Amino acid sequence: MPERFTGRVLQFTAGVYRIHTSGDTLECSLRGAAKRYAGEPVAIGDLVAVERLPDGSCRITEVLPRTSRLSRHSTARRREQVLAANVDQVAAVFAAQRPDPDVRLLDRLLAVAELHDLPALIVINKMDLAEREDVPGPFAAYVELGYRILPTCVKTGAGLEDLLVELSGKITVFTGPSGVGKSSILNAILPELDLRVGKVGEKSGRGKHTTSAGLLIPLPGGGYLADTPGIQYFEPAGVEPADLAHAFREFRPRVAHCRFANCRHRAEPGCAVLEAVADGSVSEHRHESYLSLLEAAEDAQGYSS
Ligand SMILES: Nc1nc2c(ncn2[C@@H]2O[C@H](COP(=O)(O)OP(=O)(O)O)[C@@H](O)[C@H]2O)c(=O)[nH]1
Ligand SMILES: [Mg+2]
Ligand SMILES: [Zn+2]
Repeated sequence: MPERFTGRVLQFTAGVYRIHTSGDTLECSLRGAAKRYAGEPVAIGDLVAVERLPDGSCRITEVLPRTSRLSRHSTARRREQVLAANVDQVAAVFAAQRPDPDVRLLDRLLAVAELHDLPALIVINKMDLAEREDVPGPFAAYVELGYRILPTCVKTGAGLEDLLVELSGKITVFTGPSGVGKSSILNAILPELDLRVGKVGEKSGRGKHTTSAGLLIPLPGGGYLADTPGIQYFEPAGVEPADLAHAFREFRPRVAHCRFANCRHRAEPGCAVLEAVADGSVSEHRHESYLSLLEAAEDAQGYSS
């Protein structure tokens, strides 16, 4: 009888799957029948059943049911790509300064989280560079929207323990622009990891430790960080343009009051979202972020705008 157990898919390349199981990491092959889960290829974060054969080799026999998945539509490939399975939350990492917060990217990342029904955590690193001790200006609006904000500083260690608590026991997609200190945070909370800090060439997300297919990093207290470079290139292709307003949480209570049921909140008369922008209760900036994603979603559908 082969020995059977379950494990978590950390990474895979060329048919070899790295599986995490009770503190151990092993390499497995994949049995033909288990190559897909509900029509989708195996992804990092998948929980799998593994059997160890008498010769010591291991193979995945089954992909266990997923609780969630983070995916993106690729216009080029014209199909959905599962970036990670069983994701619990998205942590979007930015810096108080250097680089200045890219709020457009933040809005895109928050939209991805909302479209997947995942909670989002905004990490603001480099708090030593912040002018004051509280949440730096551009982020204050997100506190008002109800997003959780966690300030950190790798220089002083402030906030890192709180961050570990937030990450513990969960699968967190850990993302954000280059240079904000993601690798530094990981090195600080996982000293044995030794990621390269501040190296050029990381921009592509294809450094030594990050493959384009992504990677799951086990946390000491349980849980995983998912490094999925693909989320940076999220395109709303495949998102119904009419559904996009739901990705902007403050739009949701307003869309029901638009005059037209199919309102896209761009220039329509009687649009409740535009009225809210006009009276300042929805920020122009958020509306602009919405319009840029809307255009992309419409382009992907072949609308002319
Ligand atoms: N002042 C300051 N610099 C930091 C902090 N965290 C990281 N850095 C620096 O920011 C630069 C980019 O860090 P890195 O971890 O490579 O960023 P990544 O591209 O997001 O992985 C490096 O020079 C780090 O030393 C911090 O809390 N404060
Ligand atoms: Mg890095
Ligand atoms: Zn509207």
